Amino acid sequence: MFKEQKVLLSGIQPTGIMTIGNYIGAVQNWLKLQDDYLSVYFIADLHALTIKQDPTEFRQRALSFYAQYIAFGLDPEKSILYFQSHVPEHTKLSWALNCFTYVGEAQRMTQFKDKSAKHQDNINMGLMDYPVLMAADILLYQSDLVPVGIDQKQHLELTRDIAMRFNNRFGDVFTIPDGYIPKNGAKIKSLQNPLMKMSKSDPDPNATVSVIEDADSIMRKFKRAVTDSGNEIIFDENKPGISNLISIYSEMTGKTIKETENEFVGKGYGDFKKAVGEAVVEKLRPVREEYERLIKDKAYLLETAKKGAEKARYIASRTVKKVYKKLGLVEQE
Ligand code: ATP
Ligand code: LTN
Repeated sequence: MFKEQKVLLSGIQPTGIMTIGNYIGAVQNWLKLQDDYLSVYFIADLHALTIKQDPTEFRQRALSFYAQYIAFGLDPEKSILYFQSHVPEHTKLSWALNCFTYVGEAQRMTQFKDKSAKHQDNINMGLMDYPVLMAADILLYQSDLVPVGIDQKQHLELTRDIAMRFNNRFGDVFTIPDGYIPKNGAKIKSLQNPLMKMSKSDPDPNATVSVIEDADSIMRKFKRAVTDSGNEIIFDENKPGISNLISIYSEMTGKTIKETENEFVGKGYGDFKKAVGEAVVEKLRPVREEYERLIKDKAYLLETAKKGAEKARYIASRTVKKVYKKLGLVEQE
């Protein structure tokens, strides 16, 4: 499909609290790349429905995530920022793509298996269909690049497979997207169990740090972070606790792992934990301040989201129209 600019697209589900894992693994790259692409960022609220949500909390949280997007520095004038549920083309395309995805493929997805194990009382169809909706999100905008953390790699590969399958049958309908996965920060670990990824729905508040958390609480959590035996600030795969803290420090300060190790020669875990906490507080201070301002202005957020959805629909509807035509559905006058 003809495009004037390369397209970048990504989203985050409004579940739990947005963490420094999400920031380092995904958002930081969004900010780095936003000016070089036509950038599309959405709140994946339909995806979040695959887990049981309290409607009142869910609505507030989705709006709060939207304010956090803007507070990060995503610019609603330059980029397209919207709620997935405001653009019905996502579900329209997703239905068509369902008919090009095999049940076996969906069942093999690691996230589906993990989430099914975690929510055994609610293994719903949406949970299995999750990656197909994600494929629709991506393919709707003819996206070239999708910046995500490593846990989403398998979903991206499925997206590419579905797109190629469709293109093989109907010609060049979809752009085949590439992932953009950071090397260092692709998987920030829980502060309480450094063998597990930091997950925004972790029920243990000490395991995660929110991007809009107050300074005292951030410092407290880093002080309590689980580390390994020993006391040297050296990145070592066999010492996941200290290595995770080194990754966080390096991402927050822009220093390399080596520079970080050199800076803390002769210092112990206690000093280092304090330094990591301070680096996180400083880096996120402007985000928190901007967020506090934005969240009070609901009218602005809703108006901006409306404009975002209009821009998104303009592009998305062209893809759906083309796909439905290729499939042989009767055109609407
Ligand atoms: P949940 O706990 O609700 O499943 P999550 O923390 O895994 O949520 P997602 O909404 O699934 O967050 O992910 C949003 C983005 O952040 C994705 O690009 C994902 O790859 C990235 N991401 C999530 N957790 C981490 C992490 N610990 N380290 C690096 N990137 C992450
Ligand atoms: N599954 C993603 C969120 C997501 C997404 C997308 C990311 C939904 N649709 C499209 C990139 C592109 C996750 O991070 N859990």
